[in-house]
Amino acid sequence: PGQPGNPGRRGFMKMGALAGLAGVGGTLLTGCGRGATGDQPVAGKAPAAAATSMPEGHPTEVAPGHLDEYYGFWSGGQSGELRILGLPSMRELIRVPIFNPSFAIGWGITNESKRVLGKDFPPGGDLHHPHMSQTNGRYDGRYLFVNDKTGTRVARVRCDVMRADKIIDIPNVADIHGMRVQREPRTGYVFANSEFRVPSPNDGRDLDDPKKYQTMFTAIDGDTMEVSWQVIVDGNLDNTDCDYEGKYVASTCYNSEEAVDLAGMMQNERDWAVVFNIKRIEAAVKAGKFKTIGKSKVPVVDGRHGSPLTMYIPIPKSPHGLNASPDGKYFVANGKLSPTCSVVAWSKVDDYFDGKLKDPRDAVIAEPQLGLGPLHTSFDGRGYAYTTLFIDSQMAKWNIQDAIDAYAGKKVNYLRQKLDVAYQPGHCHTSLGETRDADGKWLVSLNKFSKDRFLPVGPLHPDCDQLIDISGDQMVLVADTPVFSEPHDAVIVPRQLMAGKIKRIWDRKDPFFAETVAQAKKHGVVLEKDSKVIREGKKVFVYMTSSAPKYGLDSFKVKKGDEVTVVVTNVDDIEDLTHGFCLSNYGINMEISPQETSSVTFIADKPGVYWYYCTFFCHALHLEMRGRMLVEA
Ligand code: CUK
Ligand code: CUA
Repeated sequence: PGQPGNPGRRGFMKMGALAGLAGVGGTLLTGCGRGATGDQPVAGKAPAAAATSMPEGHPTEVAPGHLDEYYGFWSGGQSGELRILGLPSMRELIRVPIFNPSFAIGWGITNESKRVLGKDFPPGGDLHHPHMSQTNGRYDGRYLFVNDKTGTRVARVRCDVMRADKIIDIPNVADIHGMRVQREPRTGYVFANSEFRVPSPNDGRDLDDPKKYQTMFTAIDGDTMEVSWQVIVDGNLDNTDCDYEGKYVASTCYNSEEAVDLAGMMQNERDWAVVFNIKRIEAAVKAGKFKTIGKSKVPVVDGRHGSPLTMYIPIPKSPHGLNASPDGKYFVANGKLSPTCSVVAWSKVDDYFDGKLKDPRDAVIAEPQLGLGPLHTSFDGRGYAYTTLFIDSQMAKWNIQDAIDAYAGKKVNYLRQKLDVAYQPGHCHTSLGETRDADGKWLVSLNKFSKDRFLPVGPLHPDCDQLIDISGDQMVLVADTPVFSEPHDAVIVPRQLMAGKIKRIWDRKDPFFAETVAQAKKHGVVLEKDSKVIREGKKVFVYMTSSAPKYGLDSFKVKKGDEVTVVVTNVDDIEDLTHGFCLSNYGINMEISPQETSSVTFIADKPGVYWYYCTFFCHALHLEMRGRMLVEA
């Protein structure tokens, strides 16, 4: 097979990326110590970039009818959704709308989804980081938590039905970006960074006074989905991750300058990672050492420089990703505009808070030079780290202990391999790599550009997610997958871990539609068998069952201007036998899966005959599964 990524093409990509960056600030690349045509920037002799591709007969193909070994839970970026993939096939299994409306299933249309989304939900969201709840540093299959950068929201997804059940607004801040879950003893807290600095409260004051802008770190109770506390910080907050002991959580800051323009944000040679001392923050809140802002009741503590609650560790330069190693010993802050990653020992963080470490910078125990544009790092549980190099379009594999030894002055080469990826990778993620169970099997590189990897489809290109086998000594690229805009992060979970946890039909007692069931009960309606119309003044409630290939009502009549609530209960209990309820020319569609109840409320503002019909092909007589809404003028 033709070798992907010929040197000419790759060179062009790199030059393009560098030129783009150089155009925005002359100081940008000074920390990198080399230009666009430079050689490996590491000490010692680095292995040449190897564009290793799939050898014949590699066991990554999942034959028809066979199941994948892993679930991949994928960020949908500005599509606002969560996606579920199967690995290693990289097949997309389903999409879970969260911050985005979805006509396909009625998300944002049904009353049940609106109860989760809130009344005035925005038209979409920007979902970057999906992370599964953990217990003792291991995935527990209860929830997935996701952020919405544009809407300053965090959502929780129930893993049993793969539906969001809570979406909350984070007060006092703007733009939730980095988001992770507490590992120990369990989740517990969901930690959220707000990236952009704004006045607080942001009510029109201090518009022209950026020095008065601020941002905060937020801890959410993952069980109640209420905000537990917030910490005011210096600078901004990019990505975050926590330890394996439940003591600390850390965030990168790329704008220590607190600037509001691009050139201003790149002045400092070093920004920092800020570590939050969870126990001390909890104690401060308990002791009443907090304030509240505006209408919010959330306790806000001060964690700016000099606070006993935080530790600011200088990191070069505009660091981005922050990733804790599964051995529980370190976290890695990725340099972005510096060719380095900084390895910080949690034990040194202990020392700092115990007053035994004077200079926070001494918590850095390694700073390997990896290449241009390190953004994110993941781990295989065997002592190796894998770092994406955005500008170089490569994945760097390096040995953590060797990097620590090199930093201490030993002559060792910590770099093991560089693999070309296509192109411009952001996140990478290893199977189980953010848990104690890191299994060292798979690595995905979530690339921002696909360029020429796929058939042209117009000016907007798909992104390119690549699957890499890391089970051997060398990384081997095994699959390219086009993906719609735009995955940032993903987590990879073995299917055994989810076995028995995912429902195949709904439980009639499910809380997702419990409010609708209660409403029916008030009307004396038994959803599982009754089909009837109940009028209360100008409010009309239309209850019907659905059972292939028939709705419980062939027609119902309302008056123009009535507020109509249609409640459909799918009484089929055969797996996969989903019905839809689509009301023509009223912009309504909803999914009703086996044993589910779905409802929708609308104003019948147009007189006439409007057919409702089933949208999920359920039966040979699926086309006949329909009825009429008759609206009297
Ligand atoms: S971020 Cu997109 S590549 Cu929003 Cu996790 Cu780093
Ligand atoms: Cu019911 Cu198609």
